[in-house]
Amino acid sequence: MNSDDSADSGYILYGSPVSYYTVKVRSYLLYKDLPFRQVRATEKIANEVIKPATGGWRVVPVLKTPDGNCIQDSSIILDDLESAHTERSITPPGFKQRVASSMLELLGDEWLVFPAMHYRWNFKRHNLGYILNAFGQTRKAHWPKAIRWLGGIKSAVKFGLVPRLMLGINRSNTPALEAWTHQLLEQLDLHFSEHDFLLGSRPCYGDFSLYGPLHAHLALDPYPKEHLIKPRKHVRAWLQRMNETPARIGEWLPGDTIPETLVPILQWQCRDQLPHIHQLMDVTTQWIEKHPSVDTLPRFIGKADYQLNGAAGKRLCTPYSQWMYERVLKPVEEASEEQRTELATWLSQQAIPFTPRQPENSLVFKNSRLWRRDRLEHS
Ligand SMILES: N[C@@H](CCC(=O)N[C@@H](CS)C(=O)NCC(=O)O)C(=O)O
Repeated sequence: MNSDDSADSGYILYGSPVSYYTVKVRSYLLYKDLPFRQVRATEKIANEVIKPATGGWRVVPVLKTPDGNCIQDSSIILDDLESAHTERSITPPGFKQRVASSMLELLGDEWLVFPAMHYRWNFKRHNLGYILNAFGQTRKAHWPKAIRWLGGIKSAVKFGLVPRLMLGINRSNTPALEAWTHQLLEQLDLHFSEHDFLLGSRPCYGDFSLYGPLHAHLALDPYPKEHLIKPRKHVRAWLQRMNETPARIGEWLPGDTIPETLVPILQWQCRDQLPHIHQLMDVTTQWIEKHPSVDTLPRFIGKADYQLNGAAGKRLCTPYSQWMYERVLKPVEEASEEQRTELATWLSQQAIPFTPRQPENSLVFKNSRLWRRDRLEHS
């Protein structure tokens, strides 16, 4: 990443090379072969570009388009660019594949924060020097190299609390989290020994969302790099493919097929992540009922329970996750009766416990705020 912010004809990606959602967008821009430059989110960039674009929230990634608009939120960035650049589409044509792609997007963006944060912050002896340098390099790039790591302390203190305080990772649920992470990576390694990407020889939304945590955290932070990624050569080869612009566009798997190697991943997700999302939808509904005049929701509303591979925890309840889940519901809503029946039959044959549930109040993430859809539509 350079720090030159002069105007040119391409996109500018503001972020950090060790940020989960920044690398998701970078991988996408590479795949689409769009001209872009990466600019580190220094203090100056945060004050001059990011905060004015987000209403004061220091968050990455932010993408500046060639006509000068700033877009925040990795999923919205991908959606907007998909509308503007239709070649190399990342939406599969088949209905079942579209549902699977959105499910894996939800898994990557909202659930893999568990292993990503755990393996970064709970292995400090291995990772801390590296991560302080990486954060310092982003925030204080103008400081002399020898002391730049000091510039990473503030972010390390903030993000270092995430596993315990935000995600509820503790001694009792750590063994289950680690066992699940190993199983997931094993399953992905098997999958990528047979397929280049999740749904064939071209990437879908889900690939980019899995790439965020797998590359920026697990493949770069020293401990998981050595113990989780190094032993899995097919995952490594996929990470490499996700970091380049392919010369040719590949094919989706024919016949709306979802490979069997993805089934165990979807089973775990439906068993663990979906009940948590359904619970946070209830918390969100209760909050809206108590605050009927409010148009936008807070980022966090108390805590919601989860089960992870048989172990319990409580994480901050993020109504934003409902919006991400609504992205899974959308293709289901738009499907014909016949397609829905076909999906239900497939799910039950595969023992995937996916029971789509509509929220009481639909939400929309727009302009860095989470809105009640009914209020946004009438404003
Ligand atoms: N859902 C957002 C998440 C962005 C996000 O959480 N970014 C992290 C860095 S990877 C951040 O800047 N966090 C600051 C904060 O949460 O206040 C997206 O997809 O862009």
